[in-house]
Amino acid sequence: TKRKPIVIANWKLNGGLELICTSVASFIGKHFEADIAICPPYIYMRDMLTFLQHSEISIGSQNVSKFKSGAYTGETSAQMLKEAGCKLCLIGHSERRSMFKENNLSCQIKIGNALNHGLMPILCVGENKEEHDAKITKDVIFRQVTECLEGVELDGRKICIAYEPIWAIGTGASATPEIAQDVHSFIRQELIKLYGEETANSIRLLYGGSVTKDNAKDLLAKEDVDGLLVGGASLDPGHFLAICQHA
Ligand code: G2H
Repeated sequence: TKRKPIVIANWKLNGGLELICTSVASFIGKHFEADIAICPPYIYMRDMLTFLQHSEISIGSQNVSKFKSGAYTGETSAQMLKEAGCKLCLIGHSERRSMFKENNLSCQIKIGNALNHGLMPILCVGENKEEHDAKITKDVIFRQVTECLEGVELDGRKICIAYEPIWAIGTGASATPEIAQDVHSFIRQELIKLYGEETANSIRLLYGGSVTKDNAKDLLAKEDVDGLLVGGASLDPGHFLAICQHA
Protein backbone atom coordinates (compact mmCIF):
# COMPACT_ATOMS: atom_id res chain seq x y z
CA THR A 1 0.00 0.00 0.00
CA LYS A 2 1.00 3.66 -0.19
CA ARG A 3 1.00 4.08 3.56
CA LYS A 4 4.12 3.49 5.66
CA PRO A 5 3.38 0.67 8.09
CA ILE A 6 3.48 1.35 11.81
CA VAL A 7 3.90 -1.10 14.69
CA ILE A 8 3.27 0.03 18.26
CA ALA A 9 4.00 -1.89 21.46
CA ASN A 10 1.56 -1.28 24.29
CA TRP A 11 3.22 -2.54 27.46
CA LYS A 12 0.20 -1.64 29.60
CA LEU A 13 1.05 -2.01 33.31
CA ASN A 14 3.96 -4.32 32.63
CA GLY A 15 7.69 -4.16 32.28
CA GLY A 16 10.55 -3.04 34.40
CA LEU A 17 14.25 -2.44 34.09
CA GLU A 18 14.89 -5.94 32.85
CA LEU A 19 12.42 -5.68 29.96
CA ILE A 20 13.76 -2.25 29.08
CA CYS A 21 17.29 -3.61 28.86
CA THR A 22 16.39 -6.64 26.77
CA SER A 23 14.14 -4.61 24.49
CA VAL A 24 16.72 -1.91 23.94
CA ALA A 25 19.39 -4.53 23.26
CA SER A 26 17.30 -6.19 20.58
CA PHE A 27 16.27 -2.96 18.84
CA ILE A 28 19.40 -0.88 18.85
CA GLY A 29 21.23 -0.72 15.53
CA LYS A 30 18.35 -2.31 13.59
CA HIS A 31 16.72 -0.82 10.54
CA PHE A 32 13.00 -1.15 9.97
CA GLU A 33 10.79 -0.55 6.95
CA ALA A 34 7.98 0.46 9.31
CA ASP A 35 7.61 3.16 11.94
CA ILE A 36 8.11 1.48 15.32
CA ALA A 37 7.07 2.83 18.71
CA ILE A 38 6.98 1.49 22.25
CA CYS A 39 4.49 2.76 24.84
CA PRO A 40 5.91 1.84 28.26
CA PRO A 41 4.50 3.03 31.58
CA TYR A 42 5.15 6.79 32.00
CA ILE A 43 7.89 6.30 34.56
CA TYR A 44 10.13 4.49 32.06
CA MET A 45 9.77 6.86 29.11
CA ARG A 46 12.77 9.06 29.81
CA ASP A 47 15.14 6.16 30.44
CA MET A 48 14.01 4.46 27.29
CA LEU A 49 14.39 7.64 25.27
CA THR A 50 17.95 7.97 26.48
CA PHE A 51 18.77 4.38 25.62
CA LEU A 52 17.02 4.56 22.24
CA GLN A 53 18.24 7.97 21.12
CA HIS A 54 20.34 6.59 18.28
CA SER A 55 17.76 4.03 17.25
CA GLU A 56 14.78 4.24 14.92
CA ILE A 57 12.33 3.52 17.74
CA SER A 58 9.96 6.20 19.03
CA ILE A 59 8.40 6.39 22.43
CA GLY A 60 4.68 6.86 22.94
CA SER A 61 2.36 7.12 25.92
CA GLN A 62 -0.55 4.88 26.77
CA ASN A 63 -2.78 7.80 27.71
CA VAL A 64 -2.85 11.59 27.97
CA SER A 65 -4.77 13.90 30.23
CA LYS A 66 -7.79 15.73 28.91
CA PHE A 67 -6.71 18.64 31.11
CA LYS A 68 -3.94 21.08 30.35
CA SER A 69 -2.73 21.87 33.89
CA GLY A 70 -4.06 22.44 37.37
CA ALA A 71 -5.33 20.43 40.34
CA TYR A 72 -5.68 17.05 38.59
CA THR A 73 -3.77 14.60 40.74
CA GLY A 74 -2.07 11.81 38.87
CA GLU A 75 -2.50 13.30 35.40
CA THR A 76 0.10 13.96 32.67
CA SER A 77 -0.57 16.56 29.99
CA ALA A 78 0.06 16.47 26.26
CA GLN A 79 2.55 19.30 26.62
CA MET A 80 4.52 17.37 29.25
CA LEU A 81 4.59 14.26 27.09
CA LYS A 82 5.80 16.28 24.13
CA GLU A 83 8.51 17.92 26.22
CA ALA A 84 9.58 14.51 27.50
CA GLY A 85 10.19 13.37 23.93
CA CYS A 86 7.06 11.36 23.17
CA LYS A 87 5.99 11.17 19.55
CA LEU A 88 2.55 9.65 19.89
CA CYS A 89 -0.11 8.69 22.41
CA LEU A 90 -2.78 6.04 22.62
CA ILE A 91 -6.23 7.49 23.22
CA GLY A 92 -9.36 5.63 24.31
CA HIS A 93 -7.89 2.16 24.66
CA SER A 94 -10.72 -0.20 25.62
CA GLU A 95 -9.14 -0.79 29.04
CA ARG A 96 -9.27 2.97 29.65
CA ARG A 97 -12.86 3.06 28.46
CA SER A 98 -14.01 0.12 30.58
CA MET A 99 -11.98 0.68 33.75
CA PHE A 100 -11.32 4.41 33.83
CA LYS A 101 -14.55 5.89 32.50
CA GLU A 102 -13.19 7.17 29.23
CA ASN A 103 -15.83 7.95 26.63
CA ASN A 104 -16.01 9.33 23.13
CA LEU A 105 -16.16 12.91 24.40
CA SER A 106 -13.04 12.58 26.55
CA CYS A 107 -11.29 10.95 23.58
CA GLN A 108 -12.28 13.89 21.40
CA ILE A 109 -10.77 16.35 23.88
CA LYS A 110 -7.59 14.28 24.24
CA ILE A 111 -7.17 14.05 20.47
CA GLY A 112 -7.35 17.85 20.29
CA ASN A 113 -4.78 18.22 23.08
CA ALA A 114 -2.41 15.75 21.46
CA LEU A 115 -2.63 17.37 18.04
CA ASN A 116 -2.17 20.84 19.49
CA HIS A 117 1.09 19.73 21.09
CA GLY A 118 2.47 17.81 18.14
CA LEU A 119 1.78 14.32 19.46
CA MET A 120 0.26 11.86 17.02
CA PRO A 121 -2.99 10.47 18.48
CA ILE A 122 -3.67 6.76 18.07
CA LEU A 123 -7.41 6.58 18.60
CA CYS A 124 -8.53 3.13 19.71
CA VAL A 125 -11.98 1.82 18.82
CA GLY A 126 -13.59 -1.60 18.97
CA GLU A 127 -16.75 -3.52 19.79
CA ASN A 128 -17.25 -5.90 22.70
CA LYS A 129 -18.27 -9.55 22.55
CA GLU A 130 -22.02 -8.93 22.84
CA GLU A 131 -21.91 -6.30 20.11
CA HIS A 132 -19.84 -8.61 17.94
CA ASP A 133 -22.27 -11.49 18.44
CA ALA A 134 -25.22 -9.18 17.76
CA LYS A 135 -23.51 -8.16 14.50
CA ILE A 136 -23.64 -4.46 15.31
CA THR A 137 -19.88 -3.94 15.03
CA LYS A 138 -20.15 -1.29 12.34
CA ASP A 139 -22.76 0.72 14.25
CA VAL A 140 -20.48 0.75 17.29
CA ILE A 141 -17.41 1.69 15.25
CA PHE A 142 -19.35 4.37 13.38
CA ARG A 143 -20.37 6.00 16.66
CA GLN A 144 -16.91 5.82 18.16
CA VAL A 145 -15.18 7.22 15.08
CA THR A 146 -17.65 10.02 14.38
CA GLU A 147 -18.04 11.10 18.01
CA CYS A 148 -14.33 10.97 18.82
CA LEU A 149 -13.45 12.93 15.69
CA GLU A 150 -16.30 15.45 15.87
CA GLY A 151 -14.84 18.91 15.34
CA VAL A 152 -11.30 17.51 15.03
CA GLU A 153 -9.55 19.40 12.22
CA LEU A 154 -6.51 17.60 10.89
CA ASP A 155 -5.07 20.31 8.60
CA GLY A 156 -2.26 18.03 7.53
CA ARG A 157 -1.65 16.83 11.09
CA LYS A 158 -1.34 13.10 11.55
CA ILE A 159 -3.62 10.70 13.36
CA CYS A 160 -3.95 6.91 13.36
CA ILE A 161 -6.91 4.76 14.27
CA ALA A 162 -6.46 1.38 15.91
CA TYR A 163 -9.25 -1.16 15.56
CA GLU A 164 -9.15 -3.39 18.61
CA PRO A 165 -12.12 -5.74 18.95
CA ILE A 166 -12.48 -6.20 22.70
CA TRP A 167 -13.25 -9.91 22.32
CA ALA A 168 -9.80 -10.32 20.75
CA ILE A 169 -7.78 -8.43 23.36
CA GLY A 170 -5.48 -10.61 25.41
CA THR A 171 -7.60 -13.65 24.62
CA GLY A 172 -5.37 -15.32 22.06
CA ALA A 173 -8.34 -15.15 19.70
CA SER A 174 -7.23 -12.57 17.16
CA ALA A 175 -9.72 -11.34 14.58
CA THR A 176 -9.13 -12.97 11.22
CA PRO A 177 -7.38 -10.85 8.59
CA GLU A 178 -10.72 -10.81 6.72
CA ILE A 179 -12.61 -9.38 9.69
CA ALA A 180 -9.90 -6.80 10.28
CA GLN A 181 -9.93 -5.76 6.63
CA ASP A 182 -13.72 -5.54 6.57
CA VAL A 183 -13.84 -3.19 9.58
CA HIS A 184 -10.80 -1.18 8.45
CA SER A 185 -12.30 -0.56 5.04
CA PHE A 186 -15.52 0.55 6.75
CA ILE A 187 -13.50 2.99 8.89
CA ARG A 188 -11.73 4.22 5.75
CA GLN A 189 -15.09 4.93 4.08
CA GLU A 190 -16.23 6.92 7.11
CA LEU A 191 -12.95 8.85 7.13
CA ILE A 192 -13.48 9.72 3.47
CA LYS A 193 -16.86 11.22 4.40
CA LEU A 194 -15.26 13.22 7.21
CA TYR A 195 -11.99 14.33 5.62
CA GLY A 196 -12.10 13.59 1.88
CA GLU A 197 -10.23 10.93 -0.09
CA GLU A 198 -6.73 12.30 0.09
CA THR A 199 -6.58 12.74 3.87
CA ALA A 200 -8.53 9.54 4.56
CA ASN A 201 -6.19 7.53 2.36
CA SER A 202 -3.19 8.87 4.26
CA ILE A 203 -4.51 7.85 7.69
CA ARG A 204 -2.98 4.63 8.96
CA LEU A 205 -5.33 2.05 10.42
CA LEU A 206 -3.83 -0.37 12.92
CA TYR A 207 -5.22 -3.69 14.06
CA GLY A 208 -4.84 -4.74 17.71
CA GLY A 209 -5.97 -7.77 19.68
CA SER A 210 -3.85 -10.89 20.25
CA VAL A 211 -1.34 -10.01 17.54
CA THR A 212 1.55 -12.49 17.53
CA LYS A 213 4.63 -13.09 15.43
CA ASP A 214 2.64 -15.84 13.71
CA ASN A 215 -0.42 -13.85 12.63
CA ALA A 216 1.22 -10.45 12.03
CA LYS A 217 2.14 -11.07 8.43
CA ASP A 218 -1.30 -12.19 7.26
CA LEU A 219 -2.95 -9.25 9.02
CA LEU A 220 -0.52 -6.76 7.48
CA ALA A 221 -1.06 -8.26 4.03
CA LYS A 222 -4.56 -6.78 3.95
CA GLU A 223 -5.04 -3.59 1.98
CA ASP A 224 -6.33 -1.45 4.83
CA VAL A 225 -4.30 -2.94 7.67
CA ASP A 226 -1.50 -0.40 7.84
CA GLY A 227 -0.07 -1.37 11.18
CA LEU A 228 -0.39 -3.31 14.41
CA LEU A 229 -0.90 -2.45 18.07
CA VAL A 230 0.70 -5.21 20.09
CA GLY A 231 0.10 -5.92 23.77
CA GLY A 232 1.12 -9.27 25.22
CA ALA A 233 3.51 -10.21 22.42
CA SER A 234 5.41 -6.95 22.83
CA LEU A 235 6.58 -8.09 26.26
CA ASP A 236 8.81 -10.64 24.56
CA PRO A 237 11.46 -8.61 22.72
CA GLY A 238 12.24 -11.47 20.32
CA HIS A 239 8.59 -11.80 19.37
CA PHE A 240 8.07 -8.07 19.05
CA LEU A 241 11.16 -7.76 16.87
CA ALA A 242 9.84 -10.51 14.60
CA ILE A 243 6.51 -8.65 14.30
CA CYS A 244 8.30 -5.40 13.44
CA GLN A 245 10.33 -7.18 10.79
CA HIS A 246 7.15 -8.47 9.11
CA ALA A 247 5.95 -4.88 8.64
C1 G2H B 1 -5.01 -4.93 22.75
C2 G2H B 1 -3.59 -5.30 22.58
C3 G2H B 1 -2.69 -4.11 22.68
P1 G2H B 1 -3.01 -7.80 23.24
O1 G2H B 1 -5.23 -4.30 24.02
O2 G2H B 1 -3.26 -2.84 22.70
O3 G2H B 1 -3.25 -6.25 23.59
O4 G2H B 1 -2.08 -7.83 22.05
O5 G2H B 1 -2.39 -8.40 24.47
O6 G2H B 1 -4.34 -8.40 22.90
